[in-house]
This record gives sequence, structure tokens and C-alpha cells, in this order.
Amino acid sequence: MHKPRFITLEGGEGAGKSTQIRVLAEALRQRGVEVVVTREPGGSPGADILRGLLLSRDVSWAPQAELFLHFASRAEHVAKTVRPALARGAWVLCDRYYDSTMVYQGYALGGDLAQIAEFSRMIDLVPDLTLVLDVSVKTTEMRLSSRGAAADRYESLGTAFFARVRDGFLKIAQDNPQRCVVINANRSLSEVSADILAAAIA
Ligand code: T5A
Repeated sequence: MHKPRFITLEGGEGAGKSTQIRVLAEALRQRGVEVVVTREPGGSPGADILRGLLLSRDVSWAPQAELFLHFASRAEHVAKTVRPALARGAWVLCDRYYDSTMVYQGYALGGDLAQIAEFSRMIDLVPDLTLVLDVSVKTTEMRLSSRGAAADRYESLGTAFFARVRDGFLKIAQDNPQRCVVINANRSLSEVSADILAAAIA
């Protein structure tokens, strides 16, 4: 239980990542593990400033500018939050990481997949485990509408976009079976939490 582990949670909008990351963190803390919970975009003071720019509906970014901002945010987050936590022996649970860039800016928005893969390699930190929370597009839409908050830039892109996002995450899981576990997140919170904990402490 004390090997430093870097675990990322991935999936489309409303998949339950932020809910489940809190549950997993608590379960690990009860087992005596130091846990750092973080998220992207953001996760450090500088990266949080970039998050505000990325999610704002006031700006329509040129695709390359958007891609560079995501990786600038990630480089800052990894340097200031993730690596220091891993170095002192904590586990890091990260809500989204570079698979989200491959899916959103790559598969879903048509960016250059090879370029995104190269930038990901430059970050030089591969997760020990990636949990892909898979939900149907219908579940995504139901959860977003029942939450009732105003949609951010990505949440406003609609049904066809959500379907491309889902397919993109499933493709990444299929291509990276050594680090990815797909969790059926259409089920109840407790069923999903149980599978996540089992995968994390396996
Ligand atoms: N992005 C991000 C990129 O385009 N490129 C990148 O490189 C990166 C890193 C981030 C946006 O940025 C994009 C992707 C995103 O669009 P965000 O606000 O952090 O923005 O968005 P999300 O990560 O998608 O956060 P969400 O809150 O939308 O989704 P979560 O965290 O997966 O879901 P959660 O836990 O908030 O749950 C949503 C609702 O569903 C309920 C919850 O109570 C909540 O109301 N729920 C369940 N209800 C019933 N059963 C369950 N099992 C449930 N699980 C959750």
C-alpha cells in the first residue's frame, strides 16, 4: 500500500470522477496512505489561472492555442503539485490528465494526434493506473441537466461531441491495457466506488 502511486480518473462529463475521487481518497486515507487529490486543467496556482481561461465561454481559442494552454497548465501542475507529492511518498489522485487532451482536443475536436502524443511524452510522467469511468451519452446528459449549473465551454458542445468523447476514452483504454481499467459508471455510486477501490489497491 505504500508504493507512491499516480492514479488518473478519466471519462466524459458527469461520469462521476470528482465524486468518486473523494470516495477513493477517503478509503485510502483510512488505510494509512497520504493522498493528494488534484485535477486538470488546474491543480496548482498558475495552472488554476489557465483553467479559468480554458473553460471560459468568453474566448473561442484557436485549436493550437487551446492545446498549448492545456499542456502549459499540465507542465506547471506536474512540476508544482504532482512530482513533489510523489517524491515524498504520497499517492496522487488526479481528475483528468493527458488522456483528456488526446480525447477532447484530439479525437473529439480533430487535433493532430501525433503532436498530442509527443507533448504527452514530453511531460514524462505516465500514470501507474488510469480508471476510465465509462457512461452512456444518455447518462451524461441526464447528470448534467440534473446538476443544473451553467454549462462550461466543453459541456455546451452537445450530443455528438459527447459520443466522440466516450469513443475516444474507450479507444485509449483498448490501446493501453497495461495501465487502463474501464469502469461501468452508469451504475449506483456504491457499485462504482467498490470497483474503483478494488482496481486501485490491486
Ligand atoms: N478538458 C480537460 C479538455 O478539453 N482537455 C484536457 O486536457 C483536460 C484536462 C474540465 C473540462 O475540460 C476539458 C474536459 C472538461 O470538459 P470540469 O468542470 O473539470 O471541466 O469537467 P469534468 O471533469 O467533466 O467534471 P464534471 O463535474 O462534469 O464530471 P465528473 O467529475 O465526472 O462528475 P461529478 O462527480 O461531478 O458528477 C456529476 C453529477 O452526477 C452525479 C453527481 O452527484 C453530480 O451531480 N453522479 C451520479 N449520480 C448517480 N449515480 C452515479 N453513479 C453518479 N456519479 C455521479
